[in-house]
Amino acid sequence: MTQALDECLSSKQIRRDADSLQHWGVDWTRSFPVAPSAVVFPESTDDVIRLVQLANREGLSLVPSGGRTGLSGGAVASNGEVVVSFDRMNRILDFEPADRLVTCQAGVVTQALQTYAGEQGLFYPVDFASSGSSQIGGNIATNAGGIKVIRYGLTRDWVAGLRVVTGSGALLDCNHGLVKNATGYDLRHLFVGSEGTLGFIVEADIRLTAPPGPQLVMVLGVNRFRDVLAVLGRFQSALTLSAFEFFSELALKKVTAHRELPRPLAEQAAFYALLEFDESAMELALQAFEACVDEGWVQDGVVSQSQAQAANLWQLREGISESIADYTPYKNDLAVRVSQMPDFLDEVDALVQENYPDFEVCWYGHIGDGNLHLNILKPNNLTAETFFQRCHEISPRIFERVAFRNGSISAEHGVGLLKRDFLAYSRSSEELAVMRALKQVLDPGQVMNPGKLLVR
Ligand code: 2HG
Ligand code: ZN
Repeated sequence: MTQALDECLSSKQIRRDADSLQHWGVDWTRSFPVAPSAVVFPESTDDVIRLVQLANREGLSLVPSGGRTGLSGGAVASNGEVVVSFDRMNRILDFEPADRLVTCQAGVVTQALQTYAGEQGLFYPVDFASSGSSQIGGNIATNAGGIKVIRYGLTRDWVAGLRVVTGSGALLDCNHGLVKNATGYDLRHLFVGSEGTLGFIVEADIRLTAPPGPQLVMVLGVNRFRDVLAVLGRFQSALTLSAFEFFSELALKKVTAHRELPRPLAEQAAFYALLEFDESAMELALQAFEACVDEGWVQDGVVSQSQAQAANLWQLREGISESIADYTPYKNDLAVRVSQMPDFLDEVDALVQENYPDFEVCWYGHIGDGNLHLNILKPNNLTAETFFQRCHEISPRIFERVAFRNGSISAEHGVGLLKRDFLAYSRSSEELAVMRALKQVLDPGQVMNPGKLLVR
C-alpha cells in the first residue's frame, strides 16, 4: 500500500530497509513493538501537504518523527505506519532582531536553536538533557519542559507563531509571531502538546529573550523529603531561581557510577537539591543556605567555583535518566501544585514502599515546578513483561492520589502510548469528549498518529 508514496516523493526521500525502519520507528521508550512500513523525509511544506493528502486517499497512518527522544512512545510506529521524519526540514529561515523572533523549520535541533540565539546575543531558555538531539517540532508537539521551567516556563511560552498542516491537509498559519492578537480562538495552542494527533508542525516562530548573567550552581544535602520543599520556599522568598531540581541518594549513586563523577558532598544525604541562580544573588543565596542549616533542613552544601564545576554539578542531575536506562525503568512523570507536594510525596512514598519493597525506586525531578520523576528499576531476575505487569498493578493507586490532588499523570513527557489508557485520571470525560471532537475536525480521516494520546 505504501507504494503510493512514490507518487508524491522522490526515491531518495523514502526508506524501507530494516535498519531504517528500526532506527526511525522508535523513540527512547523500549517497551513497544517497532514495525513501521516506511520512513519518509519531506523537504518542504508542500511535501508534507501532499503526504497528508495521499494518506487520506490511501488510508495510510502517519507518525510524525523529530529527534525521537520522547519517553511515552508518541513517536513509535508499531502498526505498519509511515514515519514522517523532519530530519531534512532543519533550517533556520529567518531572524528579526526587533521582534526577537527566529523562524525555524520543525526539524531544527534544540541545541542548534540555543546556539543560534546565543550568536544573536539572545537566549532560548528551554533546556533539557536531550537538547542535543531533540527537535523543535517535537518539543512543541509535547510542550517540552525541562530544567529552567521555574524561571522561563515551558516550550508553549516561547511559541509566537506556528505553521501547521492539519490531518485534512489544510495549511494553518497561526498567530504570525504577534504579541497581541485578540481575534478569537488561539489555534496555535491547540497544537502545542497535541503529540502529532492533529497535524504536522512544519514551521515555528520562536521568541528569544535576553541572556541571564553568569549562573551559579548549588547542591544541598537534605535528609527529609518534605524539607526539600521547605528549602525551595526559603530560597524563593529571597531570590529568583533559574532552576530547582532534586534527586535521591539512589539516583546519585547510579549517575556517579555511570559517568564516573565525584560525589558532590562529603556526607551522604537521603536527597539532594540542585539550585541555579544569578551570580549577583550569591549573598542572598548564602544567607538562605545558612537559614536552612539553622532550621535543620540542610545538612551540607557546595556552590560552584567555576563554570566547569557548575557543569559537573549539573551532570549529576541531567545524567540520571541515561544512567538508569539499562534497568528498563518503569517511568512516572507526575505533577501536582507545589503547595500539594509535601502531602503528595508522603502518600506516594508510602505506596511505593508498601508495594515495591523488592524494587529499587529512583526519585528525581523538577520539584520546583511540582514535577516528580518516579522511576522503578527492573531487578535482574524479572522479565520485562512480569516487571511491567507488576508496576501496572500499582500505577492506578498512584494515579488515584494524583487525581485526588487534581494533578497530572504526565507533567512533561506526554501521553503517547505509555499513559494513554490512564488519561482519565487527569482529564474529565467532558474534556475527553471535546478532545475527540477536535481530533475529528482537524483529522477526520484519522491519519495522524492514530492510537496515540486518545484511545481509538
Ligand atoms: C529528566 O528530567 C527527563 O531527566 C527524563 O525528563 C526523566 O527519565 C526520566 O524519567
Ligand atoms: Zn524531566
